[in-house]
Amino acid sequence: MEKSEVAAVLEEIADLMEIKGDNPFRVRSFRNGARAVESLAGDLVQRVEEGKLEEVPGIGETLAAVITELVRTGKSSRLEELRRAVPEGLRDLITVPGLGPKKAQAIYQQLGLSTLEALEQACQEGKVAALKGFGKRTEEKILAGIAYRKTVEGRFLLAVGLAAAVPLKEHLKAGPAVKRVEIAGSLRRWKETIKDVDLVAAVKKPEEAVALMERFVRWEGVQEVIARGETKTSVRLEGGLQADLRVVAEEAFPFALQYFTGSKEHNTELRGLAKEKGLKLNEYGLFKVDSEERVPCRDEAAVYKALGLDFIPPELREAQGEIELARERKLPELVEFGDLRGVVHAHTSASDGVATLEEMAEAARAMGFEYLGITDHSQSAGYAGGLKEEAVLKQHREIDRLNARLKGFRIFKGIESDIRSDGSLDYPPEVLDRFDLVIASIHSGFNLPVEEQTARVIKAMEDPHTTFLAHPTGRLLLQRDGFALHMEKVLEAAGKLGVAVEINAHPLRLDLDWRWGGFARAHGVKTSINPDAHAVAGIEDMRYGAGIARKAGFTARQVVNTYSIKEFEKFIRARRGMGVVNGAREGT
Ligand code: DGT
Ligand code: CA
Ligand code: ZN
Repeated sequence: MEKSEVAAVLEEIADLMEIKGDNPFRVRSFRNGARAVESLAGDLVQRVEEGKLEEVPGIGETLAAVITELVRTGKSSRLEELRRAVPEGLRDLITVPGLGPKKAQAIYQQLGLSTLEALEQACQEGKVAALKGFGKRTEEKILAGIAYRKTVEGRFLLAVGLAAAVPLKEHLKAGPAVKRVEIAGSLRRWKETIKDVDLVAAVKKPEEAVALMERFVRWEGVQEVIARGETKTSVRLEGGLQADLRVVAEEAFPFALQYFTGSKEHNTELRGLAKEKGLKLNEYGLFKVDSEERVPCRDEAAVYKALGLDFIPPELREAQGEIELARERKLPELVEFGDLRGVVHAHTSASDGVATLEEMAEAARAMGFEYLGITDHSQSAGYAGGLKEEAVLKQHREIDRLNARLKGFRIFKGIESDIRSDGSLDYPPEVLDRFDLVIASIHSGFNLPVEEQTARVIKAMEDPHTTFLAHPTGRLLLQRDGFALHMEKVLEAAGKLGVAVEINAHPLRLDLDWRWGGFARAHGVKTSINPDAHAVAGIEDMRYGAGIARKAGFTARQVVNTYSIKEFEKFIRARRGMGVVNGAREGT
């Protein structure tokens, strides 16, 4: 069982306990436990087997027992008991964003509703707004939540897709007679969420396709075979994700891979372009229309070349103008994970992380990084153990000690400062002065009207202490949309002010959304690929961020954590000199 699955079970237990009116402290202990598991470094199963679960902050005896049962049996008797005690309809209601356990229960009891359809209708008829403690705004929020649920129905996180698809691909590759296997579809394009896994493979002889399909359905992660054929087989993997394998002849492989990578819109444009050139493109090949003669291509790059285009990296294939750029030979040279030299935005056990400062630094260094911007939460973040002034000073002394010891590596003194409701940062200026860098971040007041929210964010960026803007929309993929924000205005301001807008690399965030990449780059906005790591393992998430930065079209020079220590220092210092409010100062 994955950590995220264990965490989800603990969350569900907390929800159901809350519905049943259980002690709020016990409910909270399950929620904290879920977070602790999710951000746990190292192997969960191993920790269970070694009986070391209770050493984890936030996991006590009760939780350890639940987690141990889950890891050993894949089940939780406590959850099953709660599920029996709480009606299914009610359980479904609490999954609507904007509808917590308490409100769900009120609706269930007072209106007798137990399906989302009935709830939607009741909202449309104004019946929910009329309930005590609800009102028009809550009703609108519930409707938006139901609409959101519909848009994410059946989709999975990119990280979940990769975790399932990469080992499956390796399994297929290791088979006899298989010539090529690649992941295609939205996963190859690094979409932030995916519907299914598309795999394309090539064999030499048709009978080898049958053997490959057999190997596919026998993969240990396959739960159910949905459809089985000679050219296409579909299975359901553990966790519910569907995977399709298409097997083609070797000479058709580049065309099939290109076709099934998509996007559909990109392919439509590409076919139009082929037509203009008297060619026909489909998943089987490229043909001259007049003679039906094949245009042989040995790989995807050759397909694009035959159409007069530079090779378009899969991440860019979203019909966002990339074909035009490829024709003009103006595609950006995309940043790569290997270009990254520093880690910015990481938490320690001083706030809500699970590793010590030293452990985080050692881990970043061991991964080949040259610097680490440590950014625990700021003082008003009570929800996350935010650092009071004294704790800041203590951490800074520790950073000085570590920097003296760690050769060829540098820890920057940073903070993830909450943006307060009035747009100010979370410490007085003399404390802010002590940091090398500040990540400004919204963690509360999600419901402000869009104008106010925009002004709040821009005000925070105008403070010369602010170096980075964190996860600009606060969205959690598949769980909730971000808050309302005029992103154009925010990005324009960031470009003018020299504030880097992070691409938060946590698989649930991937925020800044890649769709803003073109706009951001046109306005001179720099980004930073930030893991928002709460544990050593979280640093690895930078891989997802790198994929999203590529998808957003960023080059290495537009990503500040590709800089050397010297360049990075220059960037953060220059930024200090660029603020515009209260006492903008010279860079030091
Ligand atoms: P997803 O699965 O919703 O995350 O997104 P995709 O892009 O992986 O979509 P999917 O799995 O339906 O199809 C994979 C690729 O196959 C798609 O990007 C382009 C190609 N494709 C599928 N159906 C069609 C179609 O009807 N027309 C065209 N032109 N291409 C298609
Ligand atoms: Ca797909
Ligand atoms: Zn953070």
